[in-house]
Amino acid sequence: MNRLLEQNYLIILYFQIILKIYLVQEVRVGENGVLETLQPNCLYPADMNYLCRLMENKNFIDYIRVFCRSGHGGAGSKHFMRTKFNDHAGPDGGDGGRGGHIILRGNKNTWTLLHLRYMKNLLAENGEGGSGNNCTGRSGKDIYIDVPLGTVAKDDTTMEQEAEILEHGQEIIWIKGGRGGQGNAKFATPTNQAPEHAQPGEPGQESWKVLELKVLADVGLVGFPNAGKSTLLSVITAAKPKIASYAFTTLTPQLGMVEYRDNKSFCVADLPGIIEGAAEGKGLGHRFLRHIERNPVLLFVIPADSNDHKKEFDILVKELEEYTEELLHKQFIIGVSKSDMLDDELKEAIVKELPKDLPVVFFSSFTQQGLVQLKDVLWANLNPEGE
Ligand SMILES: Nc1nc2c(ncn2[C@@H]2O[C@H](COP(=O)(O)OP(=O)(O)OP(=O)(O)O)[C@@H](O)[C@H]2O)c(=O)[nH]1
Ligand SMILES: [Mg+2]
Repeated sequence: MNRLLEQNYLIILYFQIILKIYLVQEVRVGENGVLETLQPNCLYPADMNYLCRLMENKNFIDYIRVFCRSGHGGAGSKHFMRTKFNDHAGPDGGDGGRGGHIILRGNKNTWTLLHLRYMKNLLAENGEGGSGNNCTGRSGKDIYIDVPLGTVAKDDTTMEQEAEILEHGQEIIWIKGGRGGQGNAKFATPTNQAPEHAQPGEPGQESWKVLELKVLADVGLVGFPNAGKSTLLSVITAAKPKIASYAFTTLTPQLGMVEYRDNKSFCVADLPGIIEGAAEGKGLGHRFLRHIERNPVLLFVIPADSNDHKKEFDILVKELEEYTEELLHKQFIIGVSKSDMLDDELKEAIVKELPKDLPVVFFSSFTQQGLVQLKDVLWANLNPEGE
């Protein structure tokens, strides 16, 4: 017995070693498999796989594909009443019950689709058939899916948007259950007092559907990895994102609320870094750009120590454009981070490089310099009428 266990243990160990060798070969992130050695500009698809695997462990799920079927309607009943003294008392077949709906419900207490991750099939209950004595069948139970605010429901084949949840408690019947059939009592007419037919119930709808989360924030932070986005989020909000001096520290979007003056506040979303070629799938690709689709203001975070600030800004804009041109209609603000490294002369030189028609703010999360001004500019752009 002990020998058998020992053998099993050795087999498991062997597979673990093979798996480790495979991972290290595949990810190309150095012998110890640590991300610190990752150079953002030479990411391979395999690196991306590795990043995606890490991302999945973060419990932030923003995309779910699920098979849905609403309930079939119950059949109407064909029934004739018989009483003690009347064998032909007329039709009394009741209607069938409706099939269960699949309903989306907004819930502000959930912020990812993680709880739906293992739900591969959503099958609503069928309606029950009608019965004699004009009894209507019971309707199938509806399925309620609690989703975070900002969730969009789509059809998997056409990718057409079918529903969007924006408020807490909002309910949308996403997939309608089939209508119950009418019983034969409904078909009685003066000329046909004993109808022999009743309607069958309508079938439910079934197909593969997609739920996509697009987080709701006012300002989106866009920038290369290591630009200082998360550090900014950590100093202007109470959020505690991971900060480190290597690329792709942030693997999932992070949200934080900025407390502005007079009890006003706005929401900022820190996104994983974008690199040149994201459209072709480099780095984390465009996977997270959907989270800035709804942000009215985009803050481009460009580090002071960048070799070419204008080029960095242009690459970011180009990547956004490749994702969707609609992002270009948003309000852009340029924030030069790590400005503690700059003196006035350098600041002037950088301003000259950058586009003249966009607001440029220099800030440092370390020294807190420029943060008040940055919040003012963000607020002014979020509320152009000055409300
Ligand atoms: N000197 C200086 N360094 C900063 C400042 N803000 C951030 N850093 C440093 O820049 C490095 C990257 O900071 P992060 O905030 O993790 O950068 P990020 O843009 O979130 O990076 P990713 O999550 O990888 O996209 C860290 O080592 C920070 O300590 C700053 O204001 N001044
Ligand atoms: Mg970060």
